[in-house]
Amino acid sequence: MSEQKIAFYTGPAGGWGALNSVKNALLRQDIPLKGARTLLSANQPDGFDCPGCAWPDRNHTSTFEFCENGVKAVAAEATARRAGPELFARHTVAELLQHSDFWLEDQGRLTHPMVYDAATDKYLPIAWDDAFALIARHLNALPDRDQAIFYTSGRASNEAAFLYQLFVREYGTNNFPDCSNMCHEPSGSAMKPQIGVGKGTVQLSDFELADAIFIFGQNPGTNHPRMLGELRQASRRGARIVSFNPLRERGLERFQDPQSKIEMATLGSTPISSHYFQLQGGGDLAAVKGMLKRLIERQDAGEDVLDRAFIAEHTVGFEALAADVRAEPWDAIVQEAGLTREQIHQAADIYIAAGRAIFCWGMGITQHQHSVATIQMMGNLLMARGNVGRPGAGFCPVRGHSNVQGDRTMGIWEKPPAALLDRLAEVFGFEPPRRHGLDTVEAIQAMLDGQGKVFFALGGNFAAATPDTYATWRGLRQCALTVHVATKLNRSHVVHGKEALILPCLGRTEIDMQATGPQGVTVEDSMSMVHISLGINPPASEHLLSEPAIVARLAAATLQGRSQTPWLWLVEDYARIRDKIEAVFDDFKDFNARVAQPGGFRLRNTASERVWETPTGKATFFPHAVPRDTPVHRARRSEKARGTIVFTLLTTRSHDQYNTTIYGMDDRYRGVFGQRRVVFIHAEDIRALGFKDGDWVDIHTVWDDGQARRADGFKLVAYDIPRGSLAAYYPETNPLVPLSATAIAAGTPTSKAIPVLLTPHAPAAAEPAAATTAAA
Ligand SMILES: Nc1nc2c(c(=O)[nH]1)N[C@H]1C(S)=C(S)[C@@H](COP(=O)(O)OP(=O)(O)OC[C@H]3O[C@@H](n4cnc5c(=O)[nH]c(N)nc54)[C@H](O)[C@@H]3O)O[C@H]1N2
Ligand SMILES: Nc1nc2c(c(=O)[nH]1)N[C@H]1C(S)=C(S)[C@@H](COP(=O)(O)OP(=O)(O)OC[C@H]3O[C@@H](n4cnc5c(=O)[nH]c(N)nc54)[C@H](O)[C@@H]3O)O[C@H]1N2
Ligand SMILES: [Mo]
Repeated sequence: MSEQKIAFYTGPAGGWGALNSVKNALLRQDIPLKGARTLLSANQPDGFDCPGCAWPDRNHTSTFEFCENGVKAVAAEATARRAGPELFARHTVAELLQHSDFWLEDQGRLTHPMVYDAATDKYLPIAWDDAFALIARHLNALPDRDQAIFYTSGRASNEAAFLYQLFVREYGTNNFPDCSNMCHEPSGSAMKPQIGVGKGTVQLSDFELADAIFIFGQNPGTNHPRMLGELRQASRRGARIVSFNPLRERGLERFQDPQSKIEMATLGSTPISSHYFQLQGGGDLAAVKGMLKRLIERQDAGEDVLDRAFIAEHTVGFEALAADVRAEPWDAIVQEAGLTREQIHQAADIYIAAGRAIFCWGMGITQHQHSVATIQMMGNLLMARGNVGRPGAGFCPVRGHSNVQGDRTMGIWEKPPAALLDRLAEVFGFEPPRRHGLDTVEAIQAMLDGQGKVFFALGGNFAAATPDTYATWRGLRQCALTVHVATKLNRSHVVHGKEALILPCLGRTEIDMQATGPQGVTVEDSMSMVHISLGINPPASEHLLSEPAIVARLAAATLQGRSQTPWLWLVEDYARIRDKIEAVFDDFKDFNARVAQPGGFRLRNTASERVWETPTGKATFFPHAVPRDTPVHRARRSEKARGTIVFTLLTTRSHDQYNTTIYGMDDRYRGVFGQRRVVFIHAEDIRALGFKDGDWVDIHTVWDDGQARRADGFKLVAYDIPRGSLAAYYPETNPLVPLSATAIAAGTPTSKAIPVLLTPHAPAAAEPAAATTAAA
């Protein structure tokens, strides 16, 4: 564990620091040379898909692409440490609950199915069949199928996800909350009505052709390090790279490519962003609308800066949009964006000068109340110059979990399209439920209302990843049964229902042996490439089952006599599952043959062919007003009289974590070492509050439901961030995110825009241990 310090980082992202960090990651997980072999197999044609992120690989056949955070993700799974029955025998659940998230995961891989024993407050081993029987008993006892909730995290393979959605629908509900609800849900909600597909339209090859790449609310140096390789190439050939981010992120500024011998030897590096706009948190809709306003003003002044042919042939709604944009006053735009009019002009002029442009975005865009409108405004700007469905241009939502996009393709969706349900009925001979199910926030509410009674999670860490931590915990604890399929111990296993199970599964790096031999699974990356993933390591324990096997055996136990699906036969050979996937989804024609090709295949993306599957058959421009009445605006108005400063808090990832999995206590590129309870703030704001850099504060949410929400003990760190905005790490800050703070038309928690105030730190009375990160 490194010593606690704040030391501003001046080097490039990547480089020797990344290599050094990799060495430490392997040492920490007690991985010797075996680990090195594991790493070399990541993203290889005969290896496994990296569980790190959903960024695609260069045709999947290139030499090993170095990625520091990919290595950490693989090492975390390939760890030599074990969390076996002895660990659970040593600790009551009450004791485990006192440990930090870091400590829980650090115990290593789960080895046995475990059941909660209320008499001793301990988890005890249980036989697999008994575990399935227990779940089946609970599920079959529910008077209403919609009282069961089935969560999915985005690591599940296509095969696991397909069987899972089939089982749950045969059981009788569409209650499929998933991590996507907290992540890129608004991207799909925005793009589907706009261009007819809910997925990005670009491929990696487009990055070689783009004249400008705009990056909104994304931190690739930490979360998608392989993307820096594409950006570096683009930068070297002279493409403009324009970042919109309240924080100055090192990976968006300079990158030293560990694959470049010259850069490594000479300590050289490549600048990434040619322009960096440090807008105010939540200011993107205004900024992009401002760029559009500049575009229309230049057009109105007689220049020809629109793609009029594209607009005429392929779109509807342009005139209404243009009128709305002309009517939006610059004052409102400038104030809300937190950028000057000149800066917005400059950004627009770069965009106009570029022949082809790609817009990338991440959580800095999606986790806002107006995220759907913001993404559609980005779409408006792209379409105004025909930047979709041609080489070097298009929409690029950068997804998180390695198979989050594939899980949705497979039908993990609480709002399934009728066509999918019709097909399932036809292929599997049952009547699927038609009622829409619950998303993540609605599922928590249902548990709190006593309507959600059985909670089953295929991966993830629901208790830590979701908003309003203590409310979520109350909901989970009210459940009759909670079940977690997992690789590692986490918070969700110790915040459990009256009965509870932990079911340990194989990870993607491991050999998946079934009746007909070792099996591969398939995944879909952020650019709709589907390919196979083959584990190479022996399983962490002989008691592990694969996720498809867990789902199939649970389905067989629960649906006895009611299902025509040959559950156990399907998992003997995953090619059989893929045949069923093909039977349900036309896009998966010849699935087994096509996925056997090196690098796999790309799913059809109609928008990238300029075919628009929208109600009008055209791509659609959507006008949206600059937000004036968000919770942050309202809190600022209501607190003004009292003279309190209301900040907008954005919650984000450190360099040493994977969502709720904390690998270590450093955030190298932001200069934070040995600690996580920090809050980044402008130096002038520290002064205005009467504090000093390094002082300790408590953070309080300003919300209108009369409920106090606070997170205690954060150290102020003066940082290059606009006045009025704060940043702190997730999941520690999730107690501050109200359950009712969600995105319009997507339901995503608005984790990047929480109105908060700061008070001097006062040690709290008895406080529950939520997402504690003491290095215990
Ligand atoms: N190593 C590692 N890799 C990961 C993950 C991980 O935790 N660790 N998580 C995976 C997952 S599930 C996901 S979804 C992705 C997440 O990857 P990202 O989308 O990069 O997610 P974040 O780190 O939450 O925040 C992104 C950026 O948004 C900026 N931001 C915050 N608010 C605003 C705003 O209002 N406007 C703008 N323009 N910017 C803003 C923040 O400063 C930050 O730089 O990464 C995936 N990959
Ligand atoms: N405040 C705030 N909240 C956020 C976010 C934010 O930016 N701010 N980001 C949101 C986003 S983008 C996301 S995607 C969610 C993430 O939410 P989740 O996906 O629920 O969380 P993770 O932390 O990725 O899940 C980690 C756990 O997954 C399990 N696991 C790992 N690999 C496997 C596997 O192969 N199989 C199975 N069955 N289990 C496995 C391990 O036990 C590990 O503890 O969090 C969201 N919450
Ligand atoms: Mo995510």
